[in-house]
Amino acid sequence: GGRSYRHPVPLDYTLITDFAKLVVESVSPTPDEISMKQRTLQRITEICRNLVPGSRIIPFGSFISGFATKGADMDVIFAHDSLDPQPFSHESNIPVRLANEFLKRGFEVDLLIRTRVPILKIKTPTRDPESRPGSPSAEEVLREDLGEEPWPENISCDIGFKAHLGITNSYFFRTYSQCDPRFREMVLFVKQWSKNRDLNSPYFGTLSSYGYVLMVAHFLINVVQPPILPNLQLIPPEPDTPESELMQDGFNIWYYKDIARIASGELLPGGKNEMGLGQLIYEFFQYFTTNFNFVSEVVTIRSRGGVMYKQHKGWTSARERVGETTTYQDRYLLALEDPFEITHNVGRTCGGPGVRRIRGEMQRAAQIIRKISTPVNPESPGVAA
Ligand code: 3AT
Ligand code: MG
Repeated sequence: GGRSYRHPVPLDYTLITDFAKLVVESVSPTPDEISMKQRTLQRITEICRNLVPGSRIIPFGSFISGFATKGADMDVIFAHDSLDPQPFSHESNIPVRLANEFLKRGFEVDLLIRTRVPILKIKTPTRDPESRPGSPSAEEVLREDLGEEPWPENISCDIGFKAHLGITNSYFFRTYSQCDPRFREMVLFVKQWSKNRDLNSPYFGTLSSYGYVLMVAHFLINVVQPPILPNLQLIPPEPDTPESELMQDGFNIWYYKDIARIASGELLPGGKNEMGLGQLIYEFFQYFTTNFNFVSEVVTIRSRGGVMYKQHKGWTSARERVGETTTYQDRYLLALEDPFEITHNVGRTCGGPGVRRIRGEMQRAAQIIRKISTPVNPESPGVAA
């Protein structure tokens, strides 16, 4: 059965729904921003291709999943099938040469090389506010030499140099968000809430945006009744397709991708769920503060029911894992299993204080919604308080 939480008194969610829609609209990128980023991506691809013939730029992250907020960075992978066996070696150092290509166009450039695989962070040139009209800015002089059109300002892009499951999970959540618009709306609202309440800093003991995406997905697949999203990893493949296992990096990355059939609703036998955004947000916070057991349970959106026990996964005590360049602290205080890399706890960044603050803030959010959503009964004044 479901793990739905229902409030005993029917609440009126009009206010919170209206508020949430306003928040979602105000954080959503405009169509102009999206097409400008698309164009920027094309131009970055061209620069890479001119440097390394046959190379490609593969976008992933929120730009692909659809969970981007206004001004969000873009995440891409530089990929190439060149014969060069050591693309990052001293002689053919592609990241450094690429960094120089952007530097000479006036980009801000930061090349991180202490990471396992280099990461190149670039940001489009900023117009010089000091420059007087008529006199060309440094950026314009640079650009003139290259004969290129101006770049849109303030677009940041992280370029990675090794393909990974982040690409797969971005497309996976893009498919999910095409199933029902409420998924994206809830993600954007929860993401914004987590930023406002300072709960979105994986480097400082709380959860990444991706972690909140997993929580919202679990809620819409396994908790709310009838479910709003089917479990795309459990739908059997069509009879004429080869198999339900597709491996990448040793993990099964198969999931159902026929969006037309998913959107038709025929894969959700429970009927259509008509709940508004406000009620969903309230029940989301209620579920995670009163139903979900942070101590013993694991969110696992790939599995039937969506919950496993830490005991079963062996996710019990913290341990150190020695990586190639750093040691990771694997913690299981908040356990969110990655849908593909099932040995990876996306919540491992959360320490004890972080988990307590997230839960406390969820409680506070639910209380506020209850307060503004309780209908005032004129016949029994004071009851609502
Ligand atoms: P922003 O719009 O940048 O806040 P995002 O979804 O782009 O959100 P990131 O830039 O942090 O998130 O990460 C880029 C992608 O990498 C998103 C997701 O597909 C993948 N990813 C991020 N964190 C994890 C993680 N802990 N485990 C697995 N995949 C992850
Ligand atoms: Mg991103």
